[in-house]
Amino acid sequence: PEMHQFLHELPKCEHHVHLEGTLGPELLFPLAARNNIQLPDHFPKTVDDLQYKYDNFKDLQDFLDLYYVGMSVLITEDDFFELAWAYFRKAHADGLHHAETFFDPQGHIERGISMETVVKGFRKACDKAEAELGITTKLIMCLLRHLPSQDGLDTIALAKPYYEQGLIHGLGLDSSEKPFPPELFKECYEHMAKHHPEVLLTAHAGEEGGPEYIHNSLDLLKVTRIDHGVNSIKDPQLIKRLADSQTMLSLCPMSNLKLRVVQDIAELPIREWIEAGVPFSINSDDPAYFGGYILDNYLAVQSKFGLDVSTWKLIAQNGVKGSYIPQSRKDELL
Ligand code: ES4
Ligand code: ZN
Repeated sequence: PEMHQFLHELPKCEHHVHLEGTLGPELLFPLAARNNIQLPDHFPKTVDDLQYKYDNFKDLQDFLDLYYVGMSVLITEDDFFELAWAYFRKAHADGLHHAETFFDPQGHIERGISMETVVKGFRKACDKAEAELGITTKLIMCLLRHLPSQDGLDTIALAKPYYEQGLIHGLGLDSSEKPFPPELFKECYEHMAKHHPEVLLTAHAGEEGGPEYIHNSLDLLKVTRIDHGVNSIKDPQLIKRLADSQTMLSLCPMSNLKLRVVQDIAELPIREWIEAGVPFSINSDDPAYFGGYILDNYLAVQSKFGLDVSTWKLIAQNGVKGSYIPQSRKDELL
């Protein structure tokens, strides 16, 4: 209980949360009704049946199949606003101070929803979170790696005005990892580096893919952060590389458990990373699907690792240092 309060008060930053992954049954069904969306026949019909699916994913793809259907209930700018605003409120109640949030525009554009609708709705929630909750925010657009690289380039072109106006701050890469290695998206990342050099580059790597997915994300995509990175532990050279370059990993403990990346949170290489000096943050990924927001993820780690106060302070500091915010904001949080 003492540790619960300590972890609640610790200044937390989140670097790995998909806004579409904050869509739980309690909002999904009302939105489907409000927008007259006919969910597929195989889709669970009740909150309990849907929750049962959420509790029993076989792997990443099994989750993604449900995640893409789930997001099909999001239609209007207001839907996107409501979704993100509910997330910021929950995270604020957990003691969150800074959020770098992913979104998947291709999952909406292919359904006929415009980039403008998506970005305006999410941005409105970001602005409200900054004004009313004191949370600093960043939006990171992710490309879906199961779609062709050309689709990624087209999506970047659609997002160009929002990058130029500073309304989107990063580029990420997500969806099914294994058959879609980072090298497929080299052109997309090169385009961003050339035309929008101020934009944060990150990519999911080493969740299902091996250490070479992480090396190649660093070498070919020139990312400065790795999302997940769990499989880095299989390559001692890579661990040294991450420590030397102080490249932060955005770890998602409950996600890794629910998607069976590990069988137990205790298997995560947290002690090894700390010992080697690899910075990492603790994140919720798709909190509505994996059963916990940011504080739940901190508590899940604590229950398995029993870390001491100074180690937790180091983890929180690394999260602040690895955030995409000006030094003045870092000083406030440290
Ligand atoms: C995701 Cl856990 C995870 N991995 C890859 N892509 C994703 N999109 C949403 N959640
Ligand atoms: Zn993710």
